[in-house]
Amino acid sequence: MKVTENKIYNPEIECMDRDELKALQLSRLQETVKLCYERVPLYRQRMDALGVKPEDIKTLSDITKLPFTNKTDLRDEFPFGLLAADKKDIVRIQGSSGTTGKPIVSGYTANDVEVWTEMVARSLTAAGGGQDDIIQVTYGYGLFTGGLGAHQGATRIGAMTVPMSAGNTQRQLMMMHDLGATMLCCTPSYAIFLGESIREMGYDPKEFQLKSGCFGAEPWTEEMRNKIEELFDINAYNIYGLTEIAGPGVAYECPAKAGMHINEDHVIAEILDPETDEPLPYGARGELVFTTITKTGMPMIRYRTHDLCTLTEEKCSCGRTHVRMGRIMGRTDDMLVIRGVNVFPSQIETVLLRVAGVAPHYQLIVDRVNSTDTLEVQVELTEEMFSDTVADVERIRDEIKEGIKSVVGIAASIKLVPPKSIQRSEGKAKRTIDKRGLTN
Ligand code: DLL
Repeated sequence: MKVTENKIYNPEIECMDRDELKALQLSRLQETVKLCYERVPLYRQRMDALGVKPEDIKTLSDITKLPFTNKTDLRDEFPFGLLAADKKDIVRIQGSSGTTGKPIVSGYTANDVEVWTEMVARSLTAAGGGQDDIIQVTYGYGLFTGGLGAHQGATRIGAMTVPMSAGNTQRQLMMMHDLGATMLCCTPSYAIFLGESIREMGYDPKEFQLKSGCFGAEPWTEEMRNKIEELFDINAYNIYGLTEIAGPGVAYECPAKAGMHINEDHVIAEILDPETDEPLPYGARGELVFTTITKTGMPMIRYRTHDLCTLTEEKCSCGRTHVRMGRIMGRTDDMLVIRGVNVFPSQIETVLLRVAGVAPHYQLIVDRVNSTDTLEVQVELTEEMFSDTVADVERIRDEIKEGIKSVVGIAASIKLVPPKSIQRSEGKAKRTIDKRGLTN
């Protein structure tokens, strides 16, 4: 595997003295809070309720005086209620799936697209990217931020950008091979699938030019990194982001592969105890909370990501000074990320409960088989249906499968089980069994 050269896209910012960086963060935070207070009714109401005024933000630690923002706020204010800019100044909408099937959307001004592009440019450069590269973008293009986000960053660094979007393994490999792609951007699980398909599709791995890749959008482990690096003989880098903040590039790995540098000139990261909402020190595992400090379209104040990780301020060998976040260890809510798609148990429940003949008792079994996420939906048949014909049972299975495919967008295997066979709970029902063991 080739060693990645330690290239830095914006050394002035990425290697900034931490005191200077903090001063920059404070002035940007103050501007953002003022903007939100003046332009977004929800922020003003919440700040008024807490008795906080923009002038009260005098130091960075005053951020804890500010109210939190949650995914439910984006749903309640859907689509434009949280805009701080005039609608005419929004140049892009991106989104991700939500519980009701309605996406959560975020509006970006030209400034926000620029900020995001710079963040991805930094990420790709950190992974060794530059003008001489051919970058295959295999994240989905559309409302999902992966495709367009990686595309913008790849174009910005002057690479030859190949907008493949997701899927069609054969074509992905053909293009990768024929164009001589040097970098790949996709979900880690799809990277493994692609890697495993190289030989199956009759290619010789030595004929590929790939040297590195930026993988993210779903949780993955060091074991998966090793597997991807082995399959392609490349360096595999982690990249993190979320639609509400900016899409991919909010944080990215450098050649040290020791956590992801958070673009702290654009966001302030906090780690909180998800139970008490109290700030935790660096090194402690907690919920990641972001405040954007340069966004003008839909700025986010203390946005609860529900992602669990640690932060470190320790010096990194690459020379960058920005705080690093560790791998995402899990989420505080019930959202599952299956093959890069956000899946809420409630979406599946909606499908199940529309089908006659099934009881409202189900369980989702998520696993990782041959490095690909699988979802099995176990659902009980009603007593009547249980004694019915095989044809009827088959019909139910198909109906559920199709329903999940259309509402959630992923294929699931359906296991119809006898009445009363799924364990009942006296408290909260345990709907999900995640066997992927993403703990490191
Ligand atoms: O997944 C943005 C993205 C695209 C990141 C491509 C990286 C690469 P959303 O669809 O809004 O945005 O989903 C955001 O995905 O809160 C995490 O739970 C999860 N996630 C994203 N990146 C990582 C990662 C994009 N590197 C949600 N590791 C986040 C673990 C990740 N989880």
